[in-house]
Amino acid sequence: EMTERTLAIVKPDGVNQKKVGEIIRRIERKGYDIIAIKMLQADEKLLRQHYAELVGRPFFPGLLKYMMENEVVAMVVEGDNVVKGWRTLMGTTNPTEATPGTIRGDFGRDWPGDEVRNVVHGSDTPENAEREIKLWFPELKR
Ligand code: DAT
Ligand code: MG
Repeated sequence: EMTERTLAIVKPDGVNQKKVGEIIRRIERKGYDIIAIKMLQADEKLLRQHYAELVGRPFFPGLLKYMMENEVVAMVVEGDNVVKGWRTLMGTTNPTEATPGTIRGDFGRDWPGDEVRNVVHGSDTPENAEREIKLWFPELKR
């Protein structure tokens, strides 16, 4: 096994739907360790860095607005193969296609013409995880 870390975020719709506890329960039930956690209001500067590869896409303004409509809960989660494992718990990007039993399959919303509201974020590679952890948790010194 490979012990690694990932950045998990409960997005504004997850906070609004009061799913923070349920999501943390699923992370802990899987055996992962939450090694840092905080609630914060994301700002445009942080989100432009976080989603740097998506800044030019047509849906980016909607994504920005969605990610700033409430506070989010950001976590550093550690465990064996947690990058891939957390994405499995999340489900696919598009919540209408996400498998029931996954977080996005259970709690996600995707209205035609509106932004994708998929409840959670997870880093896609161990390299991006380390980049994102530095961005969201600059105070974490390890
Ligand atoms: P993921 O969050 O599954 O890693 P991503 O990194 O491709 O997906 O995109 C980041 C977020 O941007 C995603 O959670 C929702 C939004 N998004 C991505 N592709 C989109 C699209 N085609 N239309 C609307 N929103 C999109
Ligand atoms: Mg992604």
